[in-house]
Amino acid sequence: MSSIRNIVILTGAGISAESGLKTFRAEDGLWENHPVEQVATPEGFARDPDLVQRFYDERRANVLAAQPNAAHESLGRLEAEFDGEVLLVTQNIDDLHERGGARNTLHMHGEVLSAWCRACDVRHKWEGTLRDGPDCPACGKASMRPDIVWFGEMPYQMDRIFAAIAQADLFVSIGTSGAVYPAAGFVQEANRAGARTLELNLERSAGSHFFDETRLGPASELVPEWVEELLADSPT
Ligand code: BV8
Repeated sequence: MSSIRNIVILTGAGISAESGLKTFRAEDGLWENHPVEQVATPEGFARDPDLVQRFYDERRANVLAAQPNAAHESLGRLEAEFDGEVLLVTQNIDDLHERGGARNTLHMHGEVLSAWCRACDVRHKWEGTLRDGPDCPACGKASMRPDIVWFGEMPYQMDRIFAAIAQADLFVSIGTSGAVYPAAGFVQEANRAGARTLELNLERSAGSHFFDETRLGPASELVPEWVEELLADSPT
């Protein structure tokens, strides 16, 4: 019988790849010939807000047209059936974990279906374009930006994430290249906390050497297999 009671899961763009959403580094992280690190920054937004709004308008539309895949759905099942704590931390800005049944998802890099008013700080669920500078429904000012954590900005709820990792028995990383910090450093925190660490990824990542175990393959196969294994092993 497994002694696993607290699980922290970190997901990246790879878990949504089979839902048709592009990852960052497959096409070397370029968008309209701009490195993502240039477009996804406050400086990039200040320099050319229209370009950045178009970048996120396009991704917002892609997310709305995408469907969750077996990997998202099996994590939803894990949350519902596992007899312990599961914190799902995602670097992804899509809502496929939620549509796959996950309830406890922490979007550390924000959400593309959320708009953030820079005048009154209120966030709104947003499915349309931001490019035409819509008025904030709360304060009426035309000062909304994508509710996304850009490079150089502090990711959301870091204290909550570090507190959960400190208590974790198991840390699982799914579909991430381990290229972006602080997310890429979570596995080292988990090792320091004495947690077991498992990586499920299509190929070896920059952080693979930090994991106790790495399984290579598509998330839609590896994740359901792992969830099945864990639920069979954990107390009902
Ligand atoms: C911060 C939102 C500090 C935007 C994102 C030098 C060294 C170390 C760090 C830095 C440095 N210079 C700058 C930094 C900091 C910087 C950083 O890490 N830069 C990198 C480029 C070196 N980090 C930051 O700026 C962060 N903030 O540090 O703040 C601070 C301190 C005080 C006060 C204020 C601030 C903020 C980072 C967040 C940036 N925003 N996303 C958007 O989405 O448009 S990051 C973005 O890129 C994603 O969210 C994600 O995190 C990252 C991409 O990573 P992945 O998700 O892993 O995607 P990728 O394509 O890379 O990999 C996909 C993987 O899936 C691959 O391994 C592939 O094999 C696999 N895969 C593919 N298909 C499948 C699959 N796996 C399974 N199945 C499949 N079918």
